[in-house]
Amino acid sequence: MDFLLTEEQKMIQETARDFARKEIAPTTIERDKNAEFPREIINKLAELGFMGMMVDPKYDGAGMDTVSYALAMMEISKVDASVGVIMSVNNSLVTFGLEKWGNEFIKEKYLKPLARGEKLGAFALSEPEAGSDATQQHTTATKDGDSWVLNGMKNWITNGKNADYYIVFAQTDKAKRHHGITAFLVEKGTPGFTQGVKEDKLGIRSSDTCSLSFADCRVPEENVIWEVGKGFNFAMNTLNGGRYGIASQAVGIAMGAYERALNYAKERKAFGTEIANHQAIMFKLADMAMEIEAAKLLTLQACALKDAGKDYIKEASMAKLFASETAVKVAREAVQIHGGYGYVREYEVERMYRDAKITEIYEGTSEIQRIIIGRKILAD
Ligand code: COS
Repeated sequence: MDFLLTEEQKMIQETARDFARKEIAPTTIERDKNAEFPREIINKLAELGFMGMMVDPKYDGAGMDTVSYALAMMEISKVDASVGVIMSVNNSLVTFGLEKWGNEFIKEKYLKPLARGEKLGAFALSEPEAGSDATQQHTTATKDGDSWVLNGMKNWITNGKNADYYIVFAQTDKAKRHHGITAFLVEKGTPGFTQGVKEDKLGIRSSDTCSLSFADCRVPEENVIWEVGKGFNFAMNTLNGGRYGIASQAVGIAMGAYERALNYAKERKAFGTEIANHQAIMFKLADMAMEIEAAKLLTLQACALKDAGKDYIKEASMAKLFASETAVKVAREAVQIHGGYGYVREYEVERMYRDAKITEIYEGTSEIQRIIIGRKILAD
């Protein structure tokens, strides 16, 4: 794919690769073990402009294209998928949506510090009873004077503990189904807004995930994003962007697992030769390399379509679906190639296997991606 990249895109890819190797890799194993949030790393990513990569410089972003963002996400996630998801949420789910649909007040007050990476964002759509069927919001927002009063609960929120600004979805008119949902910008520290206990997760353990609760939490009218009743459309459009972000994260995980498996297979000997020379292993490596390339091409295609101002919904879903399933498969094969060594922390492929699984679940499960792709194909 390199032949399609511009000099600038290659430079961003190289910068991300160097940064991941020097600044992230040394602490990845320990942070995963201790479920420790990578605060210092996020601050350094902010200095590189990686927390608001695609935001226009007039809102303090780095003004890069989507292909560059995907390349950077792949390199970061190759070394640490937890850092990848924190970066992805701030870029794809928070700053992207605020720039496109936020009012000027929101852009000045919230988007700018988010794009500079001085503040961190979270996207609070899921609820205990509203995951894939996001229309079933139980959180309510009731108008009172010139503010809205939020009550309810959110679940599985990435950056939930460490974010400063939260995009929160609530039902403002139940009778209108999805047209009765509205998105609000809520600041941490707003009275009535509390964060739950951090989840103890299988993978991406260095990122934080928790529930949020709202009890008579008052949010000013100007913090309505887009407009009242547009929350579901906002969520759907934003998640399209999230999906090429997660696709990039998944490609990165697969790249990391493959590279380790390849190196190991070229060194480890069994039955008188390096195991890479046995067809059982060589064929696995061939499939892994091919599938990663296909996932990468699908992902960059979705990003290039977005950069060209074209429709990319189907392509983003295809990229997310294929890349996430590839990540799980490649990481599993990487563990298999490592044998017993693959099952212990030191060799890192076990973490990649654990980290890969969530990419098939969050920002739309594989089953949801198949619905989106299927509906698009039938409508065309
Ligand atoms: N992009 C833009 N708009 C979309 C869209 C997409 N991918 N999918 C649906 N919409 C819009 C439709 O155009 C429609 O808009 P209008 O009624 O204003 O014309 C509206 O959303 C409702 O569409 P639909 O009736 O198709 O919605 P459904 O309830 O059938 O749900 C799916 C559609 C399954 C695609 C949606 O619920 C979904 O994406 N669910 C997954 C949610 C998710 O990712 N959760 C994870 C939380 S974040 S970790």
